[in-house]
Amino acid sequence: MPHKDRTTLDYLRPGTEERVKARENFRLTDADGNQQITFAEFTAFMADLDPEMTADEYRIGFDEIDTDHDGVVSFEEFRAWLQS
Ligand SMILES: [Ca+2]
Ligand SMILES: [Ca+2]
Repeated sequence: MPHKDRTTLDYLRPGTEERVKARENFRLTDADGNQQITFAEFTAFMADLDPEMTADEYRIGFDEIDTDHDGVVSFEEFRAWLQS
């Protein structure tokens, strides 16, 4: 386990820090702030992280996260994906 700097988050209950990070990442990806990540928002976010990704890989990745296949990623889906 890597050394962690002591921050105020260390004093919160387990899982809280993870949830805060998930929320932060979700907020960054959800460009228009409507609490749903569309495929376009997902590709824009991933292009920043990994410019080498192909369109097929975007689609596969998005389908993996969108577990109920309604075409958008909710925060719960996003968080479950980060934890997997
Ligand atoms: Ca959105
Ligand atoms: Ca969904």
